[in-house]
Amino acid sequence: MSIIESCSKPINKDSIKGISPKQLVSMYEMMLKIRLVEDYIGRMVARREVKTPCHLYLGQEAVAVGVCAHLKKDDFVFSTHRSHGHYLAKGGDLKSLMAEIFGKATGCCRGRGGSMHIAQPSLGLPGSSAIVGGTIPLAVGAGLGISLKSRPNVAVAFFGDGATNEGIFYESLNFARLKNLPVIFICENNFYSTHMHISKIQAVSQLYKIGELFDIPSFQVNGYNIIEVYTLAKKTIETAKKGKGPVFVEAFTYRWRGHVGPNWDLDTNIRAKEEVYWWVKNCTIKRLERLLLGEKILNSKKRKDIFRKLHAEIRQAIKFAKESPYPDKKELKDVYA
Ligand SMILES: Cc1ncc(C[n+]2csc(CCOP(=O)(O)OP(=O)(O)O)c2C)c(N)n1
Ligand SMILES: [Mg+2]
Repeated sequence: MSIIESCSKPINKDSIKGISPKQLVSMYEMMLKIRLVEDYIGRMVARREVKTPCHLYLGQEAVAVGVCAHLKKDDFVFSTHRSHGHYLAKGGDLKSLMAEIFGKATGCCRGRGGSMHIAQPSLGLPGSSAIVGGTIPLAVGAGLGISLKSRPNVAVAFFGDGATNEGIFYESLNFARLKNLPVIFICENNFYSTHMHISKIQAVSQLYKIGELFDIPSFQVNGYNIIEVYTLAKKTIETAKKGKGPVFVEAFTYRWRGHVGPNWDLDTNIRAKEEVYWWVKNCTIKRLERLLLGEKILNSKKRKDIFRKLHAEIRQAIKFAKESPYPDKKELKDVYA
């Protein structure tokens, strides 16, 4: 069975052996948090309350959560234009994220970054960038720093399938291997780069093979199955921390909404309705939820409590963001007209 076909099957209950119930519920909760946050943001974009372009992470939650579950505060994460999920999974504060999205002074970048440049260095999130592939070399630089200081950390670069068409991606793989740096390259293959299917722009259909060309241990993983992501990430992060060099992971996933904004892109010729429905029907969070309910790790009361808590937390964060001030005009000193 291919990785894609397996996305329509229940998660194998044997695969959670060795993962504590607390960890499983915590990952479920974080995936749900990202899902709900993105849903709220999408609705605020549609109502034009939020003006910054938002590239929603809906559908891709398992990748950020499964990887970041193993990271410590002083491990680094570098993200892209689609960064909300990475930020939250790395432990980012929801109020600061929401305020940033509203362009407020209380945002994690003091209102200067907006949705596409989410950063919080104190949390090990030095930067995100809308320049496709732009943060991959930054992660390699962070890996070099870790290596020179002999610190027990890793740098993770999250990037999309589209970024594998950038020259800097190849330079980064080469340098990371050459210097044996603790860098985890996580390519989130959601099959689309803006409005193009990967088959129209990428000569290599199995992206992990690019990592192999650089003699980097490279894997494909079902990014729509949190347990598989979590299990592989554990192994790769441990390997990198032992000084064994970089690792490349191609995680198959699917973005539910269009490239930017809350639309589903069903009124265009970009992708078939049936395709989108298939991924939504086989929802990555629902499949985990079914497993946790079936194994009695979660029950319907606890599930309801989690939903209630998350909705309250998100509404508070939105209120905080709306009531926060815009940056002072003096802050405009680095902005040129
Ligand atoms: C260097 C560069 N080229 C082109 C763009 C325009 N652009 C923005 S996002 C994007 C597609 C990115 O696709 P992918 O890397 O697969 O990420 P996804 O949006 O699927 O998460 C492109 C081409 C850009 N921002 N930067
Ligand atoms: Mg993509």
